[in-house]
Amino acid sequence: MGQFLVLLLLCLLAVAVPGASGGSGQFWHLTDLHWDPGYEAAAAAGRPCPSGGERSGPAGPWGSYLCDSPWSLLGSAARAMRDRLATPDFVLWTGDDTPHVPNEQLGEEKVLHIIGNLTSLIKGTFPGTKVYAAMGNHDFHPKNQFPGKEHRIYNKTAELWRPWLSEASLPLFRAGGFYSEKLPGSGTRGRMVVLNTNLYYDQNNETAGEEDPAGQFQWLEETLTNASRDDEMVYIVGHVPPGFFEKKRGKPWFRRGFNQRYLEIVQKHHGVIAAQFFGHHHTDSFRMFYSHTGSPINVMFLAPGVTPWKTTLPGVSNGANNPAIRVVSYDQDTLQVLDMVTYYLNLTRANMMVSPDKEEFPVWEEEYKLTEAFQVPDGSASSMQTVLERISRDPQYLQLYYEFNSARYDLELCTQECRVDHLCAIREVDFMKYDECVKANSSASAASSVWLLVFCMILGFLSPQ
Ligand SMILES: *[C@@H]1O[C@H](CO)[C@@H](O)[C@H](O)[C@H]1NC(C)=O
Ligand SMILES: *[C@@H]1O[C@H](CO)[C@@H](O)[C@H](O)[C@H]1NC(C)=O
Ligand SMILES: *[C@@H]1O[C@H](CO)[C@@H](O)[C@H](O)[C@H]1NC(C)=O
Ligand SMILES: *[C@@H]1O[C@H](CO)[C@@H](O)[C@H](O)[C@H]1NC(C)=O
Ligand SMILES: *[C@@H]1O[C@H](CO)[C@@H](O)[C@H](O)[C@H]1NC(C)=O
Ligand SMILES: CC(=O)N[C@H]1CO[C@H](CO)[C@@H](O)[C@@H]1O
Ligand SMILES: [Zn+2]
Ligand SMILES: [Zn+2]
Repeated sequence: MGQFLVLLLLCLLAVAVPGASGGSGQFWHLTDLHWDPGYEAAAAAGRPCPSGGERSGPAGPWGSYLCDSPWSLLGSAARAMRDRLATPDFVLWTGDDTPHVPNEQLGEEKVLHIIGNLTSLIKGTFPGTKVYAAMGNHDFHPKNQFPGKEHRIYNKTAELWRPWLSEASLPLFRAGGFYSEKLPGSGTRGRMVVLNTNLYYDQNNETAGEEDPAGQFQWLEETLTNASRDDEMVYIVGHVPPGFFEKKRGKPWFRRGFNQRYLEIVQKHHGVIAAQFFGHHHTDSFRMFYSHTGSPINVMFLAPGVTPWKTTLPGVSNGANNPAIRVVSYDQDTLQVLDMVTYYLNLTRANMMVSPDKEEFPVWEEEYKLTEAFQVPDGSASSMQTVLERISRDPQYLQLYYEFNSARYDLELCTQECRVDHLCAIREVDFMKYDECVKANSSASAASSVWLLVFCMILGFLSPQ
């Protein structure tokens, strides 16, 4: 009887101890706002927006698919976030604030002014909420040229983000634009690791040829090792992701060596990485990470952008998107991703129906909920592997994924080439494996093997016995 009571007590304790099973929390992930401060003036004068380059098209009150965001669009996104979830646990903001215009039209002060303006918008939208902000490749002057050492722009950005950064993060941020902090809330074992992966971007000439710019890789390994020692779980957050762009075959962002190092770190430390959240693509996708034996060990979520800007990257066809924002639900103890809801603005409809002059705001509709759309229990690596298998096998799931990819801007059918581009990008972050995947699956190679077979048969037929 005594034994039974002790057991019962232990059992009750286990249930009551905080952290034994975490509550569920929520946070916003927003990315790639790309404010175009010249949009309204250009539209009023009937000129193309500065971020549209030579491309011209109708410039609606809420934006244009050829342009970066007018202020009205950003304000409407902020309002939608307040309406949907005003007090998240925290906010992830993964960068790219300035318009797609040549360096000559910007400058250090202008870039900092834009970062400052968007910082105020987000601070005003979520007063008192912790924001984990990462720098995007456009948040520098000249763009992409982030040095692996101290710089005035790092200093000034640290000042702008001062209310969000802990005192301990400041020196690190000033020296390289990255930091790591424990999540808010006492007794939590969550940690946020915010990287400056612009240091690995192949357009960055400042760090070309360096092995470990700003010592960020070494610092990351140490941070993850410490997290494991301290029984923490981490989210890794950044702007430019490793791996390939799913809308352009063979287009990576990282330099080869950096891509490999990043992948190795995830493979080695995956046990403490609950998930990764990145931006830069402006599209909605994800990346799988596998162990050496091929089991899914981690997932990176790529959030769609707020800017609808149609990319000018050669080889991408019709690469615009509807503006989108996302809420992630997670387990506050383990940081396991439980679900994800993406909201989007149908920009065409918004421009047709509502005018900002009348104090009317367009509705950001719920686009999809991860667990419902793809019939999975949560957003874990193994569930995302199931999602990948569904979209590999079932053309209907592939099409669903494809429409979400541009936040329902591009509703064309995703067939052969498109299918391979997306599946290989999701599956293979590694350069060599990606190439193999594309080769093994492309219809061109399938077609050429048929021709080879025919050729051999003819040879065999013609050759003297
Ligand atoms: C950045 O700020 C630190 C600390 O305030 C200062 O020591 C350093 O000189 C600054 N560096 C640059 C490049 O502005
Ligand atoms: C970076 O280096 C490449 C190759 O040397 C050069 O073509 C390019 O213009 C450079 N870019 C910048 C922004 O300096
Ligand atoms: C890891 O932990 C050690 C010992 O507590 C500490 O000295 C070091 O600064 C930590 N490293 C990082 C990158 O946080
Ligand atoms: C967006 O709105 C336009 C105009 O009303 C409509 O034609 C289009 O089908 C809508 N797109 C989606 C994905 O609902
Ligand atoms: C593509 O090729 C790989 C081998 O590299 C194979 O494992 C995979 O099943 C193929 N995927 C598709 C989409 O056919
Ligand atoms: C929050 C903030 O600073 N917003 C300003 C950013 O710039 C626009 C356009 O110049 C202003 O209207 C906002 O008030
Ligand atoms: Zn961007
Ligand atoms: Zn970017």
